[in-house]
Amino acid sequence: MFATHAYQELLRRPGQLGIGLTVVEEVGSTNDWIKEAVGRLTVADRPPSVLAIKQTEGRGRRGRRWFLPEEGGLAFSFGWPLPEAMINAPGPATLVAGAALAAASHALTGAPPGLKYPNDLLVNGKKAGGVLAERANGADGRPWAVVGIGVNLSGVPDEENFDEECPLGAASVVSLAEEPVEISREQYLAAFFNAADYLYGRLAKGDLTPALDHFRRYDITKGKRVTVTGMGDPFTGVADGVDDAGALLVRTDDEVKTVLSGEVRFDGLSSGEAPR
Ligand code: BT5
Repeated sequence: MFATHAYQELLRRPGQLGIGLTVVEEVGSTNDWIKEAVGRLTVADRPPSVLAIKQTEGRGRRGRRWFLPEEGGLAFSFGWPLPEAMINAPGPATLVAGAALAAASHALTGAPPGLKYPNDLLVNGKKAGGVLAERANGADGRPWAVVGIGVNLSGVPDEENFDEECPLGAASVVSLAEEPVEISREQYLAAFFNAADYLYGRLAKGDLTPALDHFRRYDITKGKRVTVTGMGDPFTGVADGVDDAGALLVRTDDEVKTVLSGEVRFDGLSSGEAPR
C-alpha cells in the first residue's frame, strides 16, 4: 500500500505540485486520468496529481508502451498549467520533469544517473525511467501540460512484456536500486515533487536556468553521435548539449541543428533501445 500520510510529511511546504495526490488502485493510464481531471479545472485550481498502484495501459512516447513492474515500480502523473508565454512552446515543461527526475534519483541513491535527451533516466546506460508529456485543455480553455513518469525503483517489468514490437528487453532495462538501496515510493515521489515544485515555479516566472543546470549536469547525450528522426528527413550528427531554450543542438557536417521535437537515438541502436 501507499502511505499517503508519510508521503505528505515528506513534501516540503509551501509546495503546490504533488499536494493532494490521488492514489488509484488501477487505471489505464495515469496521463489519461490527469487529462480528464484537467478538463474540469481552471488555471486557478491546484494542479492535480495521481499515482497508480496498477497501470494496465501505460503509454510511452509515439505510441510505444510503458510497463509498470509488478513490484518496485512507480507510475504517476500531474498537471501543470502552462504559463501564457509557453502556450505555443511547451518543450521546457518536459525538460524540467527530466531534471527533477535526475535530482530525486541522485539524492536518494547517492549515485548520479544519466539523462538522455529529452528525458530518459538511465543508470549504467540502461533505462530506469521515462517521461511522457502531453497537453490538455482546462475547463476555461487554458492549456495544461500533462506530465507522466514511470520509474523502476527496485523492480523491472517482466521480460515477457517485451517482443519484436516492443524490443527493449531485460538486457537494457534496469531498476534504480542496482545497488541495494531501499527507496520507497513515498520517498521518491516526495523527492521528485520537491525538486519539481521549485523548478516549475521558476519556469512559471520564465526562468529555465535551474532546470538547465540540472539537465546539463546529468546529460549523457552530449558528445554522442546521434540520429534524429521525426523532424522531416532523418539526420545524423554529434550532440552538443542543450541551448538556453532547452533545445538539443546537433552538429552535422555542415550546420548546427536545433532539435525541439523529434526522436533522438544514439547511433547504431534501433529506436527504443537504450544506449550502452
Ligand atoms: C517513455 O517513453 O519512456 C515514457 C514513459 C512514461 C510512462 C509513464 S507511467 C505514468 C504515465 N502514464 C502513462 O501512460 N505513461 C506515463 P519512450 O521513450 O517511448 O519509451 C518507451 C520504451 O521503453 C518502450 O519501447 C519499452 O520498450 C521501454 N519500456 C517500457 N516499460 C519500461 C520500463 N518499466 N523500464 C524501462 N523501459 C521500459
